[in-house]
Parts: sequence; C-alpha cells; structure tokens
Amino acid sequence: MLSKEIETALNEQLVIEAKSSHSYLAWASWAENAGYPGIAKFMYAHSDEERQHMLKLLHYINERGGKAVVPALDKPEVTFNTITELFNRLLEHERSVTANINEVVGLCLSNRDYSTHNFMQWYVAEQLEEEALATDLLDRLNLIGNDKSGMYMFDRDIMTMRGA
Ligand code: OFO
Repeated sequence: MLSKEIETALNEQLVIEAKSSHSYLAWASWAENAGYPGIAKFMYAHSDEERQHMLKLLHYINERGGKAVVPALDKPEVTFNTITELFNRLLEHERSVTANINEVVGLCLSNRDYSTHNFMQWYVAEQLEEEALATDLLDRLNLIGNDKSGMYMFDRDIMTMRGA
C-alpha cells in the first residue's frame, strides 16, 4: 500500500509525463508544418513514449492501492524561431523532468518505500538516456549552424532514430 505522500508524488509525476507527451506532440506538429518530416517523426514517436511513461505510473499507482488521477492539460508552448531553439527547449525540459524524478526518488528513500524506489529506477535510467541524446543532437545542430544541406541531413538522419 502506498503512503499518501508517495501517492501524491507519483500522481504529480504522472502529470509531468502527460505534459511531456503533450509537448512533444505539439513540437511534432510544429516541425511538420515547418517542413521537417524527420524531426516531426522523431517527436511523434517521443510523444508516444512519454504517454507510455505516464501509463506505467498510472498502473503502478493503482496496483499499489492508490488512485491514479488523469489530469487536464494546458496548451503547450510552441514559439520557436529555429530548430536549435526547439532542441534547446527539449533539453531544458528533460533536465527539469530529471530534477522532478530525483525528488520522487529522494522521497521514496525518506519514506522507506523501497518498492517504489526500485520502480523509479527505470525512470532514472530513461532520463539519463534522454538527456544524453538531446545533448548529442544539440551538439550536431551547433556544428551545422545555418548550413542548409547540413540541416537537410540532420532531418533525414533523425528520421531513423528512436524517439529517445
Ligand atoms: Fe518521460 O521521459 Fe522524458 O520527459
């Protein structure tokens, strides 16, 4: 049985994952309209992954005797002038998700909830991967700069990448 404090923290994390999925969906649509089919495909795939992260929490909360709450979501922000700006936003976003996950992990330890601590390790590993990928993509974009053919290749290459 989950403690109230852990149940609340997990439900807050569920909101964050739902918002993530929503943001990636908005970014995908933005990229599609801006003429970047590869980036759009990557973002759509990532949006689906974030939804899975949300579902994983939802099932865990319910299975452990808590009540998962499906939240209402605000319209995500999509005001980018460049692809680099979009990926900077993405990295900043993932860093803030990691910080939230670390908070939940710390709370599990102080509550001696080792099962949830164990469950959360999957998210810790996932965030490591996501931040590493976002950093790598930003490094590439910084190298490309304003080079149009470089951007074309970036969009082509990202098409075959896993949505982090
Ligand atoms: Fe849920 O992994 Fe990113 O945010």
